[in-house]
Amino acid sequence: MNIRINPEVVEALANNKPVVTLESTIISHGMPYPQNVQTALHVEEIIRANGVVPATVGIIDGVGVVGMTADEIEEFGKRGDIMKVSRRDLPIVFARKLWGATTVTPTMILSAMAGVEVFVTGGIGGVHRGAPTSFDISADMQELANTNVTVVCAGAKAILDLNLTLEYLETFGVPVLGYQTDELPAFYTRYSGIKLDYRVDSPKEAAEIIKAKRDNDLKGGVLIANPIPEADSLDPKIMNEAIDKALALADKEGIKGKKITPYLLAKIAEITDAESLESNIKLVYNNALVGSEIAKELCALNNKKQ
Ligand code: PSU
Ligand code: MN
Repeated sequence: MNIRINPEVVEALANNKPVVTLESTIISHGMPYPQNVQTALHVEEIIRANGVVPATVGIIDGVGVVGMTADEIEEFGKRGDIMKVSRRDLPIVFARKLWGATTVTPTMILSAMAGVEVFVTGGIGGVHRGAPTSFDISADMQELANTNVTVVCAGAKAILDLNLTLEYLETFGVPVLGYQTDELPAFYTRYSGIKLDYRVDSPKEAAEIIKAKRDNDLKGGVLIANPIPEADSLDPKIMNEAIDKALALADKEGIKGKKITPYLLAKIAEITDAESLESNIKLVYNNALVGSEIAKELCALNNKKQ
């Protein structure tokens, strides 16, 4: 695969220094310009301030890039024509030398290829509501089942069926760890009412589990579900109403396939008067903090004698 790893990332990995990757679909299809670029750049700053090397991932002229420049991030945010790319799109994007904004799935693939173990995002794709008839299950689910990367997220939005998403992850052997919570967080809000089987209270506890998975050759990712900070979380009632409205509109307009997730994100932001956007940004910052700490703990564990 054509891959370009930022020299700073190569150097860090060679010296057991912590690196955290970030996705680009959140930039090109998850938030409006210019907040998308401001957020992407600030997330990198947060990670850096924590002593970790950030690496935003995307595809440029058919080359998988791990560690974009600030100018490249700006372009991913500004150009309106960058394809949303999942696993199935990769061969086309490579062969045709296109630009591609990577969802969680190819970001995991490229992270693993580069040797990065921790990836920070906002929310993952999952099993959609109505999936039993629409078959709409995000490719992120299978990637988590197969690719050895830890994904730090704020849970998943109620645009998905959260119960079915957890069932799917259980079937495919993906550990889901609540970070300082007993519940699956629901992205804009801290609570979903759905209990998780595992909770970790520190970055070290998370790192120990990630390392145990790696050391025992248990294939696949680990999902860290980190709730949005109390101060930034939205009223669940308002959120659920906005989600239901957005889902009804999508249904009316016949939106499906890869368009549905970006459509719903944009509609929810519109309906909540950008309040959802503000919390979306804050939860990504919070995930960057937790992801950085976990990446550092993993490096510390690597340094310890077995
Ligand atoms: N959920 C969010 N924000 C996002 C996404 C999901 O709250 O930006 C993006 C991620 O890149 C994720 C993708 O991998 O949407 C899932 O798309 P789909 O449902 O088409 O697999
Ligand atoms: Mn889908």
